[in-house]
Amino acid sequence: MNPLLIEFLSSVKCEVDTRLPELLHPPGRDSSIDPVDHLPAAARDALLSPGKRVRPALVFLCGELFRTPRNRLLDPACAIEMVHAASLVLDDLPSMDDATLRRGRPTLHLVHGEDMAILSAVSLLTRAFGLLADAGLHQGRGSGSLPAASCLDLISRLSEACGLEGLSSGQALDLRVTPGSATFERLETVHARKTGALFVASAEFGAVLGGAREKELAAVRSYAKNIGLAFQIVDDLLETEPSQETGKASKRSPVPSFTRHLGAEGARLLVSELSAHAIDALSIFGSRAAQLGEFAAYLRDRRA
Ligand code: GRG
Repeated sequence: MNPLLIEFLSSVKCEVDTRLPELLHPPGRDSSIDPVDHLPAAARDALLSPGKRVRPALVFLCGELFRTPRNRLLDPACAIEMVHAASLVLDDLPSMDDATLRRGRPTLHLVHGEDMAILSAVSLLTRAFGLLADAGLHQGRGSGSLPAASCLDLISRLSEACGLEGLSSGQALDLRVTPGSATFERLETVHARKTGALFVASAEFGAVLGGAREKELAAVRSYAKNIGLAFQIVDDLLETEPSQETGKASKRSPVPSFTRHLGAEGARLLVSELSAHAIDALSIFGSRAAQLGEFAAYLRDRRA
């Protein structure tokens, strides 16, 4: 494993973990504790529990490709992580995956109740868009400020990633797909939306903030789509390995997945193919994209 990439990933995780609690409330707002209001504590737990921060890393890596100053990337990367945290809370609900364990801890609805879990997800999702808007409103003033036009661009892309052709759609299809209707194409659509869409938005964030041209954006999108799909398949593979400690547990009966559709060996082969396609998509950047290539290999080979 490339030590430079490991160092890079841990520095991004550290910056994001420090910034997230600062961004939970809009700037200048009093975050004093009201004992009757359980929502802030639930939202904090959802956002600050120990995730890998893979999507923020992708924002930073794509930003670096276009030499985007790091301080421009941090708040947009945190907005992506807020959407991801909201999606995990919703995914774990009894009406969805009915999960008991997430990130090695009891799921949010088990700790704070289903009502607070739903409201936490809504708050985090809303705050993600709010903080992007704030970055544009406060341009030139303090940390996290960005040109207003860039912020509108990010808001538009994030909204697309969340909506009727993004995460929400992927989850809806996943909940309804049956073993009989789980064709390869159907599974590809589910995972491209459920997982790939936020990877694509993360890569776009870094590239847009670095002033990427249309052809460069298309290359970065193709890279992200392929690693996103590969990431989801590795996730499924890890969950089916009995020896693997994933920190997750669900009561939902096994759902159609590439692992079930192709078998573990076939799924592993598909992961390798997707990672190779991802790396191919970077060829227009030459050696400048070496670290993104390493990242694709790192996600392909991950064991947790
Ligand atoms: C929030 C807009 C919005 C919609 C919600 C519930 C839902 C619609 C979507 C679920 C999407 C979902 C949970 C996809 C699975 C993606 C995945 C592989 C999650 C695990 O990601 P990691 O490994 O998790 O990065 P950590 O815990 O490290 O952050």
